Amino acid sequence: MNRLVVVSNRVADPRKTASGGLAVALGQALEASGGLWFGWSGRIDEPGTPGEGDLHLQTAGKVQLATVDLSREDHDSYYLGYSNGVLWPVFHYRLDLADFDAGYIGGYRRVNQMFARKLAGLLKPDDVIWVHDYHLIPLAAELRAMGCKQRMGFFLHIPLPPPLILAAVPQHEWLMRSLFAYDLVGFQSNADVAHFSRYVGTETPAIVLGEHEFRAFGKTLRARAFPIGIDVDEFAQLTHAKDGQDMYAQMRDEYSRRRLLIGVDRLDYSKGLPQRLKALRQLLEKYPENLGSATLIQIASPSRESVDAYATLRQELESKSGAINGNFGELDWMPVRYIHRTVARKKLPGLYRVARVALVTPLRDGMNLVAKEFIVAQDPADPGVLVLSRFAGAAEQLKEALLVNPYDTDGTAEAIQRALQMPLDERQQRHQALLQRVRDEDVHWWRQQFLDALAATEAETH
Ligand code: ADQ
Repeated sequence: MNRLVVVSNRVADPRKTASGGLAVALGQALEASGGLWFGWSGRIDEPGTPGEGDLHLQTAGKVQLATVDLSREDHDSYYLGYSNGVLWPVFHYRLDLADFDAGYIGGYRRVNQMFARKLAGLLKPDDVIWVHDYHLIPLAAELRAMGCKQRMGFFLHIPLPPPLILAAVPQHEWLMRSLFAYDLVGFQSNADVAHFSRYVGTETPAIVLGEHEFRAFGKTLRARAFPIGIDVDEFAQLTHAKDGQDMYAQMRDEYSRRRLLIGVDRLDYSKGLPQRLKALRQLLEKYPENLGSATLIQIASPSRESVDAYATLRQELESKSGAINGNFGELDWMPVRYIHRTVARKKLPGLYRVARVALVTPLRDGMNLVAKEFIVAQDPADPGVLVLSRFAGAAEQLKEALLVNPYDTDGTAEAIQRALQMPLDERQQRHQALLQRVRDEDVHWWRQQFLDALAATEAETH
């Protein structure tokens, strides 16, 4: 078995629950091959610090963790600037929020080169390298330039926008060309693959060899959708563990007279939170039978707070939820409980299970794992209903959810009302179909599909 090397911006200890399903799934594959996980340590060294750029090696069970620190300047331009100020907004179709500062690209290239240099020294000839996400698009090109011939795959966790949106990134040609240094590129959804195929067909000299095969720059690349899943067994276990059950019992008692709606997101403009609050307001206005009853618990975990757009969004949410409570609230009922905090992972299933409806309504999302977690946490005998944005990657798989256009306030409010009114047998049927799909296409399936496809590619011959 070839050793698996995973590279991602952040590295997690796969043995810790808090790390989440992805870390567990990658951890299992890493463990089986005695693998290596490489990335940023999360530490920022101030200028002149003696340890700047040092490589830290640690072992977690049979897995080796290798991390490097970033200088303040590199962190600001590579992570905050180019990755989260340019690529994140553009890839989520938000050109209006992108900050095309010409200085960022230098840091992005520098960190990818530094990662490649540090990683190259740790590689063995027959390693299989799996690079994750938009922070590290050019990593394989940098490794190839250093003579690395290993098999390399890349998975993009966020959406790929249509060609003319992508073309707004000043370095789009360089970025997309650098994808051809990989043997396999994985996307979340078929929509993303279609955008890639159109981009390659119109903006590059590539020949489209087949639905999933492209030839350009002297290289053949395979690109396909691999929709990421969750660790269903792990999440089901959390649901039945003490913390999950305690949370469920506590919430059930507290909200026994109410009908709970739940939203769990990172506080991010891609998640459609202001639109969600607007739909809730519309629900209360249009269907007054929900007054005194429907309660949205919206948990939004702090995220990238030093990027301006996030601070503005935070203020907007606080003011919108305050206004709804002010307009509709009673002494003994408030329609919105907005909580700006991360909830411990072991408590999430209890929260999901007590909710009648989950609102997963991003404006764009690569996949959205909350939708899948909600399904797994439900009681099959009396399941809640998933209201899901058609613009989440998950919508391609989860057709039995109530699919909505989050920009359509009226339509979303109607879907929420329908979810609240849905008869038991319809809820059960929809849940059963959804659970089956989430189970069949879990995170282990995803990992195996990707690694099998990578193993099936021709080894790099340059
Ligand atoms: P994210 O944008 O972070 O991930 P998502 O998939 O919804 O989005 O969530 C990831 C995890 O974070 C889930 O396990 C969820 O439970 C947890 N989480 C979110 N909000 C939380 C909160 N307030 N408290 C506690 N836990 C919370 C990116 C892409 C997604 C893609 C994933 C995986 O943007 O589209 O699904 O990667 O590929």
